[in-house]
Parts: sequence; C-alpha cells; structure tokens
Amino acid sequence: MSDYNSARQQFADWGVDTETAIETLKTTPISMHCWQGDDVVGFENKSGSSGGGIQATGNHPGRARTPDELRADLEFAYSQIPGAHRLNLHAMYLDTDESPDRDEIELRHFAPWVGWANEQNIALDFNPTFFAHEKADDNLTLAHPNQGIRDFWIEHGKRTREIASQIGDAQGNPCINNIWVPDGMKDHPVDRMTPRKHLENSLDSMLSDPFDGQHLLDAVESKLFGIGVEAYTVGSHEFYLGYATRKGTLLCLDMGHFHPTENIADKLSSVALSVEKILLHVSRPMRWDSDHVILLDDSILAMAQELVACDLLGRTHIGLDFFDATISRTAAWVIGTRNMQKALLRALLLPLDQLRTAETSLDFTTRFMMTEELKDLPFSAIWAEYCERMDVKYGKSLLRELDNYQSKVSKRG
Ligand code: RNT
Ligand code: ZN
Repeated sequence: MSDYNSARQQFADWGVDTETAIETLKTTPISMHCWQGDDVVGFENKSGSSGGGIQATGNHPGRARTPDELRADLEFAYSQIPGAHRLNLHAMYLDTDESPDRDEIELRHFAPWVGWANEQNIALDFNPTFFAHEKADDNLTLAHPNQGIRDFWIEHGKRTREIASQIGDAQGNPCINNIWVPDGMKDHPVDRMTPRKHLENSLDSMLSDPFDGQHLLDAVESKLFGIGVEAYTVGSHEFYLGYATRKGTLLCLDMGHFHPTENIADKLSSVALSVEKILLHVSRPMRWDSDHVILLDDSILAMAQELVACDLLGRTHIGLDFFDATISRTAAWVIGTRNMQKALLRALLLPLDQLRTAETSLDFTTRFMMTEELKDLPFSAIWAEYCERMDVKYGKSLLRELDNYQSKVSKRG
C-alpha cells in the first residue's frame, strides 16, 4: 500500500475523509502579502524607513528592488506553494513612470500588476498606505488634529477603494481593501477621545462612496501599540470591533496586534457573532509585534482549528503579514504560506464530530486522550500527496529549489 493509502485508512478509522480535507484545502486561498519581498519599502522612490512602528530587520542579499524583480520572486514563490492563491498589494507598490502623491493614485498606476495578476491567474487584494510618507511622520493620519492632513489621507483612502473596486470588478471576485493606520502617541495622551472621533469621522468620509460588494470589501485593522506609539493607539481593538459591527465592514485581526499572551484564535468565535466577515493577518509576534515568519506552531494550529471547527472558512479571508530580512525572502514566503496551509490541513483532518461529542457529554478524559493521540496521525503523508497532486515539491527537493532561487537573487546589488 502507498504511504497515502495507508494514511488515508488510518484517518478513515477515525471517521475522517482525507479526500474531503484535500478538496477543501485546494479551494482555500491564502492572500500572500507583497511586502515580504522587499522589506516593506515599496516603489515610490522615497528614502527612509516605513515608520508607523513597522520595521523589517536584516540585510540578507536578494531584496527585490523593482516591480519586475518582485513579480519574478512572487512567481517563483507561487510555483512552490500548492493551490491557487491571492496577492495582497499595498498602494506604495505602484508601478509607473509618473510620481503621483498618495492622494493622486489611480488604477493606471497599477496597470502592470493587474495585467500580471491576470496572466498568472492570481486575484489581488489591496491596501491604502498610511505610512512611509512625510504627512505621516507624526504617526497621525486620519486622526491628525489638522483637517488638511486628515483630508489628504481621506482622499488617499477613497482612491484606494476606487482602485480596489475596479480590480475586483475585472477579476470577478471582491478585492479586499484593508485599512490600517499607524495613528497613536508615544506618551500618554491627555485627550484620548478627540483623535478617536477624528478617526471615526475620517473613516466615515472615506467609506461614504458606495461600491458593489461583489467588487470591493472594506476591512479595518486594529492594533495595540508600535515602536514610537507605545502609549496609545487610536484604532484599538475595541474601536474597530465597534466600528466594524456598526458599519458592516470586515474586521482584520492581526496576530501581532494584541497583548503577547492573548489567544487570538479564541477571538474568532466571538467576533464572528458580531461581524459578517473577518480578515486575518496571520503573523508571529515575538515579545512584540515583530512580524516573524509564521511557524507551524501552536498559535497557527489553534487559529486553523478554530476556522474549521467554527465553520468560518467561508467568512474569513486569510491574509499573511510577516517580514524577515535575515533569511531568504522567497523562502520566507514559501515556507510561511505552506505553514498556514499545513495548519489548515491538520485542522481539516481532525475528527471534530467525535471530539465535540466527548465535550458536550462533559467527557473531558476522552477529549484529552483523543487530542493527544491524534497528534501521532500521519499528517505528513496527506500533505505529501497534496503536493504531488498539485505538482509542487516537498522535503529535500523543496529545499533545493529554494536554495537555487536564492543563489540567483543573491547576485542582485
Ligand atoms: C502594521 C500592520 C499592517 C502592516 C501592513 C504592511 O502593524 O500589521 O498590516 O503590516 O499593512
Ligand atoms: Zn497587519
């Protein structure tokens, strides 16, 4: 018997159909973030760091310096990831000879991306960029005390919604436009309310133009703190949970945006009772919102298990948000994205009905014995089968592919 057939039988003994799990995995897209490829620099030819408390560290050779290099790296990464996925593009990754300011961008400034995505059969998601700009240097944008600055950023936000909606229309499925602003303060504010009222009003103006939900879905991303905004973040979790609930936007949960001991997976079922759709930024904070590449660790497994157990895959858009410049950037994309898929596969292969029965009968001994014994099931044989069917490498031959590509891009200046 092949490894797969024997593994399939072992899962069947627990009442789990591996074919169903593989089919679900195949149809669950992951939205891969463009910014892992160039350390969140973008293509506006602006010098300086991203600001807003986000920072890639490291100087590994091979950073993509142009849109063409980034697209080549992405093509390689997608070729090593089974299934059909999406690309999450930030507004500062425009590809044009013009130099529009953020409040002047239009779809045409992203035309090469749209053409490429169409050729590659990759759907796009989008983000306004409210950082890495002189008008964001105070870490205040939509909540800035100055109306002119707020208006500038509102216009930027409106333009990204327009662009995202045009992209969604062309690709035949909604483009998610995710709003994250860095707004906050380094030290304790005297007035915590006024900036929140400004943020609320700015968001309302930004979101006032109606768009077809088949083309555009708006999301808002909360945060706890960042470097330079340690004392106060205007768009806190409570702020955006309330906002998304009242306004019907998606709520984006970034795994690095909470107190370090909080269990983000636990939030899904609560949030899902108040908001229709959720966006995830799957990430790995280490002591702070450090955006380490995700491992196949307990936090990711728990996230995947909640998505499956709460039947939330259809209402959740899985996006990634990590960046590490100390290792091969393409390897980071490939291994990180595959880890998310492996976590989903493991969750899909659990005998959840039996586990639930034990739990509802308050038979915690059975639940405990099962969860621990199930850890020995041959998940790797199912993953290998999936990779083979999708014609992508795994194991040593994957590492060889990753190494070969890295040695090519290492020659970049
Ligand atoms: C920052 C947020 C945000 C960014 C990207 C680049 O803390 O997580 O999602 O990482 O928009
Ligand atoms: Zn994020």
